[in-house]
Amino acid sequence: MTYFPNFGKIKYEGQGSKNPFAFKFYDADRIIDGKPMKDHLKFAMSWWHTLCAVMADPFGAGTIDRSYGKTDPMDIARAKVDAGFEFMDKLGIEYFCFHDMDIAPEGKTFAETKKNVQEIVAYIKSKMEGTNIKLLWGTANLFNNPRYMHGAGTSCEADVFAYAASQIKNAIDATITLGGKGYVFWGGREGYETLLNTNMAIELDNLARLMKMAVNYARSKGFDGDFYVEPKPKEPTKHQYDFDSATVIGFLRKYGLDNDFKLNIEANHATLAGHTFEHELRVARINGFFGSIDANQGDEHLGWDTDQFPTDVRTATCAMYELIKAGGFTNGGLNFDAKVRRPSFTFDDLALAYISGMDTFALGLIKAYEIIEDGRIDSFVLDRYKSYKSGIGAEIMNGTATLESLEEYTLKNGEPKVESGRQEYLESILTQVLYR
Ligand code: XLS
Ligand code: NI
Ligand code: NI
Repeated sequence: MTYFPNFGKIKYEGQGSKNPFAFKFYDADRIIDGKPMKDHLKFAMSWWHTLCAVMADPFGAGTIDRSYGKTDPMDIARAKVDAGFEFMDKLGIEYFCFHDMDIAPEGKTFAETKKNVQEIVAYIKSKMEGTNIKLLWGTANLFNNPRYMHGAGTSCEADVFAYAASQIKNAIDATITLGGKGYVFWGGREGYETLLNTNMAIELDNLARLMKMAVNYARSKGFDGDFYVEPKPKEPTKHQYDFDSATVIGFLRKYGLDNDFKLNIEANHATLAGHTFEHELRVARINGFFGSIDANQGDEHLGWDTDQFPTDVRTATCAMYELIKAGGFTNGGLNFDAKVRRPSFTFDDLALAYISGMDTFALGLIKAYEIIEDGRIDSFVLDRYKSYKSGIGAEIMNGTATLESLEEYTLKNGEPKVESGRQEYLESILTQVLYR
């Protein structure tokens, strides 16, 4: 039984190849800086977009049939497991990510839902045996069901908070059972539509309480992986609390969650927040919160989370530069939180989309190393701050300078001499390395 009859194992054929079902840049075992490309990139398949999304939009029904030839919801769920493992095997993807409600159907009661999830988790576990396939991270879907219309951890209803907590408990159990090293909080409904009905202080305190409970529970069960918050400024909620990296880091520090949490940065969420992808990664990195990546890209002409497969090599290069400077992934990886466009409705399109996305990041990784090896950009930046190495700059850095001593210095030295930022020159280096 195959769900993807039109292609076998996708191989690296190099840039000269015109075979659509081949990698042009992603050469999994190629050693870069002492490590195979696949271990730098740690590609993951998103269960929801890849196996579940029917590609409905607000104006039309789905265009992809996700019943996999079955009718019973549990049979469909099992077929998704089979299809997912066939897909990962053929693409050479070693990780996957899921929400509880992607892998199993919601039952009539919570007890039934719990049983459904446990059954499919056991099935996934059996499929993992004897393969290289691992769970990157798990999470709970606390945004689809109407009960979460006012939020989950930030709901005004304590019963909803309790329900969300119960779902998280089971999703953590599933993550641990499958050996996952990450657990994600993405607060799709954790925010507000209007301040007229919102007590922001209670909502934020409660969100932190929920996260603390999750940490306590998971650690008590031996989970030694990372928790992640995935920032996103809006959509579906008008204003989401996990706005961007800087906001989330402030939140985690305020509530003492900074030892257990890192960030899962998504490219399209960065651009929705008015930042570049690499800005969000940089903020995470310099603060010690670099965790995992949701790779995709938005559309500059559309204002929402289009979750397109990434094709922009310049952005991928800047992102991979941040990954390298962060020392690589530890528990994190590169999850394709990306979906095909609605008219790309065949299963072949899924593979072509992943090939394109994986090639984009493979090339990004190669180019990021080339930029570092080239050295001109790094040494420019190093040189740009050289005034802090000695004299008055060193006094500022080592904390001996005061407003008085700096005034005395300025009175004596007068108008400072400043140098050019050389942005256009640096951009031309980037272009030169990208296109050589
Ligand atoms: C939605 C988010 C979501 C998270 C996981 O915009 O990206 O898919 O990654 O809940
Ligand atoms: Ni995401
Ligand atoms: Ni998203």
